[in-house]
Amino acid sequence: MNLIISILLILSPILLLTAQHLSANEKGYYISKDKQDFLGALTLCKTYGLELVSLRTPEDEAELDYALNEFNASTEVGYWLAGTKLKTGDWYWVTTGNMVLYTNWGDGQPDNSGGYENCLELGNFNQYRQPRKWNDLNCTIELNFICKQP
Ligand SMILES: [Ca+2]
Repeated sequence: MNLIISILLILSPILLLTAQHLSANEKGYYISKDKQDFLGALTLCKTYGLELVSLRTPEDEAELDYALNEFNASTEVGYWLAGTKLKTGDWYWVTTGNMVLYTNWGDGQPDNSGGYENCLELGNFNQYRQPRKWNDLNCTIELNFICKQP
């Protein structure tokens, strides 16, 4: 019993802090309550022992889509995923180091607009009105984001 109380005492400040920034569902997905640039999103997930979401398969994406619907997440804004681009032009998941193999790019994406679009946004809404398709975007733009238990 003492062990359980000790664990709760250790976890409760973390849980309270998490609640300031993130909302959780029962499947281990966390959606941000505010916006961060890509590095900020990556860091905030990591701070809470979570990972910015990566999508390896259509099944991963379907699971995320389900979670976003559960959160009533807006389809009119973008969300950072953990994808980033190498100088070679290849994309990889910065959290795992694995190459991005499965993709779900929106029409005309990735377009590296302006030459600075090196991070992966879920939600290509503004230009093509394709919610929950992928878009490459400037990493310094502030977006909502999704973390997941690794
Ligand atoms: Ca783009």
